[in-house]
Amino acid sequence: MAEQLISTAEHDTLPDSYVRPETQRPRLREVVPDAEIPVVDLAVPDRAAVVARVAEACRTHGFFQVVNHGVAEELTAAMLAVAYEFFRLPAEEKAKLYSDDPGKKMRLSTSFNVRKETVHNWRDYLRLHCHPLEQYVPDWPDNPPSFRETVSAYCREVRALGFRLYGAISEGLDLDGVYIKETLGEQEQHMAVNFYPRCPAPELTYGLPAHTDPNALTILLMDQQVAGLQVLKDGRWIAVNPRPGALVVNLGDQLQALSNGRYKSVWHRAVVNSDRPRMSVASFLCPCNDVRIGPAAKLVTGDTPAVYRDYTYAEYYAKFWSRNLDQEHCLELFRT
Ligand SMILES: O=C(O)CCC(=O)C(=O)O
Repeated sequence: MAEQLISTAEHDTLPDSYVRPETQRPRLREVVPDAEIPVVDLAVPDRAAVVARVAEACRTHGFFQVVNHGVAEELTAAMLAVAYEFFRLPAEEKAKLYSDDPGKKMRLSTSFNVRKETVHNWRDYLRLHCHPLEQYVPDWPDNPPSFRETVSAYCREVRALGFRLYGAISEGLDLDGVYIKETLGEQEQHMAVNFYPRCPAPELTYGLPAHTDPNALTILLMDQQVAGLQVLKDGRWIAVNPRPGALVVNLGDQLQALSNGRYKSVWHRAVVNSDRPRMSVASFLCPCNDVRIGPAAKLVTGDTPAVYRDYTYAEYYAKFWSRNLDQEHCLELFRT
């Protein structure tokens, strides 16, 4: 029901349905506030150095930030601005777009999976399918008036960046540069425009609880003013603070499988705060539904046997959405 959207009103108290049990709370005081997240400068002319840096970040963090990534700063600023404008639309306008059906290719929704979860999350989100654009854009919101044009332009640029990163990630695994792109087939691209309103009790709830991403690669455009993303590293949550001009990249479960576990799809979460709302725009590159995924043959040896069985992405995705977000790593269910 559209009344469940939290971006339509100010909230003085946190409703009970958002309060996590004591043992599941974010314990914000224990978060490492200033850890180093690897930064990769894509403009460095030494290709081998870029590949090595990406490979190291994938091994050690599963997360990195890219700068000089080719997506124009005016475009990222316009994307965030139109996202804020969208969430400021009147409640009646937003209600028309509401759905809690995860199968829908365009929907405004809330929390994560309201049909299944027992505790809600302090997030509203607009979920869009983005490729091919000409197929999906006609169903996207047409208010704010610049929405379709700005978001389409951003999607195109981010897709190109994703494919560039696939090249470096493939080479870092000693695979042919086109391996990942070709293996994953004609890829879908989805977007989650995440809006986290000011929250009256950030210690008691999440914007998004700990999860790994079910897709192949995620490129995250973060609010430049407000932090909220945290990544699990060596058993501790570390904050990923906004860095001017950077996009945050993380590997999804499919690249963990394809790399035969060398690279990790790591746990991350979004926390909320009581001072300011926060926006993030996640772009997900997803394998073609019927493509078979499993460890790359070159990475399976006598010493490093296949860790995961082959499966189709459709099978994986259905499994992912049938569970709670913060259950065990979904890839564990696909071990050999
Ligand atoms: O808002 C964030 O920083 C994280 C978003 C995220 O993890 C997601 O959309 O899957």
